Amino acid sequence: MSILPPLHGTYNVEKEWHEGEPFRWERVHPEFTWYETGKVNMTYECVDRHVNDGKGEKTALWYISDAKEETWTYRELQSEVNAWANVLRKRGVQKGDFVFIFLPKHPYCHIAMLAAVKIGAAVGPLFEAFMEEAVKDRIYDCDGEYLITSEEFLERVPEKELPSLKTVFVTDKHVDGYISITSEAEEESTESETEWVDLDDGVNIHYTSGSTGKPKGIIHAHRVMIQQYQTGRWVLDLKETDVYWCTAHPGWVTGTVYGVFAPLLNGVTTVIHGGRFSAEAWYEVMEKAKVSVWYSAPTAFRMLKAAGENTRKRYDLSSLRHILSVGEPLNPEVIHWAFEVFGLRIHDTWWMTETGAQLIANLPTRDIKPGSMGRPIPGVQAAVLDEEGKEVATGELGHLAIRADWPALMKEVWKNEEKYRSYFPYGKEWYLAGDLATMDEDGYIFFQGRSDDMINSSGERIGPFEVESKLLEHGAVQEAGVVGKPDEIRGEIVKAFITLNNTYEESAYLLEELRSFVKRGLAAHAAPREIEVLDELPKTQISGKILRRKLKERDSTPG
Ligand code: 6R9
Repeated sequence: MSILPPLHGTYNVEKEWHEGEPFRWERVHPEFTWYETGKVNMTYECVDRHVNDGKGEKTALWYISDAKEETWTYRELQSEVNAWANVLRKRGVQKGDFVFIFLPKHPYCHIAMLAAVKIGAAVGPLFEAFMEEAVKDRIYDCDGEYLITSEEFLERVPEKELPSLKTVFVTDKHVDGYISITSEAEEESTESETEWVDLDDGVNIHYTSGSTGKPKGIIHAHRVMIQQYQTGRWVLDLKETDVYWCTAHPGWVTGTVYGVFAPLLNGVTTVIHGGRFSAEAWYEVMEKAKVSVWYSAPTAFRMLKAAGENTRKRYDLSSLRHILSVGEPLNPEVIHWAFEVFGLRIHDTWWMTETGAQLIANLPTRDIKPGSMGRPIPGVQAAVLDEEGKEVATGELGHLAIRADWPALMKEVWKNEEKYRSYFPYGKEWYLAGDLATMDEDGYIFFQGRSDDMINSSGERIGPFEVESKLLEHGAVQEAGVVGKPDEIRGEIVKAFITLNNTYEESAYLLEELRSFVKRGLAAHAAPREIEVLDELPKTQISGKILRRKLKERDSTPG
């Protein structure tokens, strides 16, 4: 295993961690108002604090789309958030209410979230591409009363099926029958009272879709700010001169935590790109805004890789200094590609909606082992447990667990105490992620798959990720999803679904070559007995994770 040395790092994390008293979360950022008053507000820490600290003229948001470009200073952001907060308050929104937000990637989405949070409401950002049913399920589940959306999105809001919904705001200037929050905000004062809340009061709700049943509402409390601030500093390595871009929409937890809160808590300039993915558009955003820190996901990196190095070479990306990834296993091949084309390693990070912030990461100050998500960050302890909840030996496969609790851990699963408890099957001490992993002698953790994705072939346990990563090393393969296909003799066989890079064509010869490529590089039992070429792999809508479950279903239904 090749180890990549650390490249840089603004903060001496190891020193901060071990110096004086051992690190405890209580030590973080004593300036949060909580330390003086016992009360907090996320919006205050994200916006007002910086204006009060004399940083009002700094650019907070930098919006770039095909059609236009806009910037908002921290002061402008504060005025707008305050005016919107006043409208919401006047229109009846109170502390503890849910305010759903269904908007495209645009500063209005940030402003809506911050305004609702400022007056003590909990926000429910909805993914921009959701269709009616997804919108309905979420608002219905927690009897949402308020929604901020836009005219363009209204046709995907089934108002008649949502009896709880009292008020729908639109961000357009005038739409018959709806309250224009932007027009009303123009009439409002640009000052607004902050609703001071407790650390345990709700700040947002995100729905996660498990493998069964309807999505579950995960609620976080304002205390997440402690860890979101600190991981923004230690893991994203943010400093005030950074121009930072998180490519996720706030409807995915990554877009809320690391697209809205963490960068604003750290006082940086946040880039918002409106529009769809294309390699050209993304590189253009980075060139134009001189992005220095960039947080994205493996699926996007693989797409950029497929677009080829010549596309990349047309842009000046010399401002880039730190790249991070989340959401899916980061194939070593992708790390190597990034080093070739950007001259930088991609730093993997691991966390979940339920965990509220990063827990395992490759800190910029540490060595990277490609294929590993890194080590637990300071203040976090992880373990790999067996079926009885005991730690397995080094290198053995087991269930990834985190010692509870940590500041950003979810507060509750909405109206589902039983579901909440299911994350703690061995008692309160260990939170179980539902992921399988191994840990090496240095404490580096290697993701192997979701518990449901493990393949058992002739008694051998095979993690899909290893096989996928090996396939990606072959120049022909663009993406790979590996599953267990039921087999009478072996229990399951390894089946790979792949997409090909566009210079390759499917042939029996190529598939045979891929099989022996995995066999030589990994192990005979891991080599896929079947390989099927698809035009594209099924992925989750919000975060672009490869849906192995769908691939598996596809395989058990003939035709
Ligand atoms: C932030 C986010 C959580 C699940 C998680 C795991 C997978 C996340 C990963 C990763 C491998 C990483 N996951 N980060 N797998 N390497 N670095 O993604 O939240 O959408 O709730 O998904 O994503 O399986 O359990 P969420």
